Amino acid sequence: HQKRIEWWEEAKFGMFVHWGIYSLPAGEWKGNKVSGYAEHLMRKEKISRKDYLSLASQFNPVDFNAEEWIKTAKNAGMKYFIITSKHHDGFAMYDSKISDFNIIQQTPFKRDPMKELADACHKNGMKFGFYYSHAFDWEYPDAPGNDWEYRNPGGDLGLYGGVNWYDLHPELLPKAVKYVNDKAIPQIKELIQKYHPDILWFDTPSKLPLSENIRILKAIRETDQNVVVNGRLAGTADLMFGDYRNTSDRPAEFYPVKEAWEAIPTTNESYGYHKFDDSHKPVSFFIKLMAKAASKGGNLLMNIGPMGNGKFDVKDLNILNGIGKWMSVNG
Ligand code: JFZ
Repeated sequence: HQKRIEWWEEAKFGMFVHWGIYSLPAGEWKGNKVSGYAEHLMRKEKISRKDYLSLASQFNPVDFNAEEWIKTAKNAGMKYFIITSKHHDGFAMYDSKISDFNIIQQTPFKRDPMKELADACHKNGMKFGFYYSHAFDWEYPDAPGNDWEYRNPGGDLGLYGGVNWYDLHPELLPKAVKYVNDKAIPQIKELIQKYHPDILWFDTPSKLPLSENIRILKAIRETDQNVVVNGRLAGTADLMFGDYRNTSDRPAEFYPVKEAWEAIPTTNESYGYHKFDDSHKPVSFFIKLMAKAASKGGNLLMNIGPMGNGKFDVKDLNILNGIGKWMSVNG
């Protein structure tokens, strides 16, 4: 029998991309540097849905070229490609009929980059997948995470407890269920039916109760028997098999696991493009990390954050080209 995960186990090396309207301010807000993950801008700066939409109205990555991105990944020796279809900000980077908080309706760009990337992957023999933030959604009034505008659970203020908000405040559960029913599940189904991804990559499961995460998995399996699903869809630390978190600072600690596993280092210390973060690791760091992961039976899903104009940062390009050179001899 053929395991759905077989292609993934052979792939070994992939490209992870965090790209959204947060890539435009790129770690700067109102003239100040915002440290940490650039893709968390909305939460860190407590930006309202309305103000986030004015940011969207400036997002116009006219230099974006899907074919170029995928060829760059291919030349680096990567065999799969995973991109943020919707990060925690709740903004759909594709043509969504479920929510108008999307790239077609809210930006002047008017193109569907997820469609262009899916096509380019298909054409170039690259496996294709989506990151989808199923738990955190900061624009949706009922979803976990936004406590600056909606006072919902799961936010920094910890208004209703932390990872166990749903045990402490069961009266809030119907809100999260409404979000899962009205936005998360319909969008996940939409992504599967429209773009036929090979893999779906979920994140921050503790923001939802396990029962909701399992309901999402059921909806996925009803729609597609074969799509690969990562361990971060559900559970707590001990349920997330094979999740190595961001190992960039602790690459020596690939402890042995029996399950399929994947490490997700980013080139600097932010997943989304951050113009003030110059902490990029050298090419040799990633080659060693890749070899180490492969020797221990894991995959390396290396993240880069393209810029708001649709181009890769030259620092990321240099790393990718360097890996490509090594791979063409040793790969
Ligand atoms: C999450 C996201 O919040 C982040 O923006 C990015 O998408 C990343 C890939 O995933 O961030 C995390 C989640 C878990 C850990 C660290 C960062 N962790 O458990 O160490």
